[in-house]
Amino acid sequence: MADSLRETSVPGSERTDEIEEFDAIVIGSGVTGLYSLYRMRQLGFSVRAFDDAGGVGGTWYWNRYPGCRFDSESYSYGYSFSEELLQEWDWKEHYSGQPETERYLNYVADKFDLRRDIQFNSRVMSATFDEAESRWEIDLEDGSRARGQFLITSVGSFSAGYVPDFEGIDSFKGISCHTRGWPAEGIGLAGKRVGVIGTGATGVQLITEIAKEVAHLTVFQRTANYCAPLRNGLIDDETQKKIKASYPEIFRKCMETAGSFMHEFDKRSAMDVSPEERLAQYERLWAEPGFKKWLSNFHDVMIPGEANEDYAEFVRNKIRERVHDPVVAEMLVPKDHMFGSKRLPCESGYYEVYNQDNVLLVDVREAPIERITSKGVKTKEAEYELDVIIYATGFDAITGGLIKLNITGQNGQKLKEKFAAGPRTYMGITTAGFPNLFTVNAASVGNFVRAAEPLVDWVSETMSYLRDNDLKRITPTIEAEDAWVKHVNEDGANILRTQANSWFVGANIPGKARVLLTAPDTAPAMRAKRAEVAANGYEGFILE
Ligand code: NA7
Repeated sequence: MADSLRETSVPGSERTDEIEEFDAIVIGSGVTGLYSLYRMRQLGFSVRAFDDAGGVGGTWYWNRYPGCRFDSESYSYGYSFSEELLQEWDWKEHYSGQPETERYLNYVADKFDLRRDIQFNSRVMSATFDEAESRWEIDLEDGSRARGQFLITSVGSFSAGYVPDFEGIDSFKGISCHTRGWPAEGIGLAGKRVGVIGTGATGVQLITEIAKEVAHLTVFQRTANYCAPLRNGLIDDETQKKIKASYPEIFRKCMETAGSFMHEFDKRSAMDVSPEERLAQYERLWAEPGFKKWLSNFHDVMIPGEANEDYAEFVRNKIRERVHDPVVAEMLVPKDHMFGSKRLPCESGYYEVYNQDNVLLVDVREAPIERITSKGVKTKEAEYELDVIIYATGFDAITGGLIKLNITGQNGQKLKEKFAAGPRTYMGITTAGFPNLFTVNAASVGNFVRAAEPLVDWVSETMSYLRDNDLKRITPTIEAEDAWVKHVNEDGANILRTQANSWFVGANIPGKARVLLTAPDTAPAMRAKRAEVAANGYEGFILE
């Protein structure tokens, strides 16, 4: 198999005796890792971040595939902690592309001199809790080690790429690549016969972009998605000034909404207004950019039921309008899951791609992929000859990146085993038997930066509390954890995100337990819960 498809797992070759000591070890230097460094350093902790990447950015470092971009507004995604940064940085587009976002995160790293505390090209092979010393020890691929009182896993939600275990995958003679492993120098696709497997948020962005240059494109689709127009645009000078003047308002709005996006639901029910008024609102929002189409819509559009199905049919008809061949159009119309039960991709000309003569849509639900051959992809019905195969097949989301760290807690307990039937946490962020471990990557929901800042603030303040009170460690009680897991399962059962087979519930990974991987709560509810826990002397935790 090509190296880009599966990551090697080479155990530390030479162990050295020198161990560097820190207050906190941060794994990852993406959005959350960078802020963790900044905040913890500000509070006087010695901290070092380790990243297997060659630079900062996390998700925005690895996902260099053509078309990769935000679908939340750029200015709602930036850090809010520095007014100077907010005023200095000019977002070029309303929905920033990967190169600009990576540039932004590099700018932040430089401005706050964060690089001196980041060790790049350093993959963490394992992390083990030393009970006697009450410290975490990490082993790096090069054999070196480091120790810290606190371990913060800011490895992101999508750091473990997933490639299905197709038979014959190594036999393909052309180029193959998972979207997360896209080489920085790019892949020359012009004039090539390219196959893309997967039509999630990544596939939709990628397909739209590469259809402009490839000789022939074959898209292997298992599930049609509801996608909506992004309507991106450049930010002109006038708008730039307005944005910079309204950051407090933008962030205030974000902090009030369920997913920390800057759009508020219409409090009315779709079913309480006349069909004409309902349609007028659908149409008005459809013409607007970004997530407004559902997050500013009638609130019950995002709740399983009649309004949800009504809007789903509106979106299906929008798809039908754009695709010339009615047979292809029906293949692209989702009929097997509710609107919003899977992550909704935003697109910029995706459906029109299927009107091109050189694009073929293959339904691999009807005729599944049987194997990868030396020449291309063989389904139950035909073999498709290709020069390049792109796996836009997603991620072992939320827990995958965490499990890969080989974390061992008290009494030799492995996190991998503990999480075998789904994550067992207290508030998504801590887990019993793993003192001072903060799984920040598993606790973020919605707009990542907006969620990450308050989350990291809480962790940092908790660390300060321990330091100020001469305490060594914090661990949730089994009872608090059990109650949290029960809450996630029971309250999660009724929300849209658990109604389809997607990464939200781990259903995209064969053999992974099907449970909601994040909290079912809104972002304000999560912040309130954490604040209440802290105010009550860290209720649900054992402090030692
Ligand atoms: P997703 O949303 O998990 O999409 C993965 C796609 O790959 C999806 O269309 C899958 O079809 C398809 N897939 C996965 N395995 C197979 C096999 N064996 N055969 C055919 N097709 C397959 O990942 P993305 O990278 O698009 O997005 C992840 C998140 O990143 C996204 O939500 C954003 O928040 C950022 P399926 O739908 O399972 O039938």
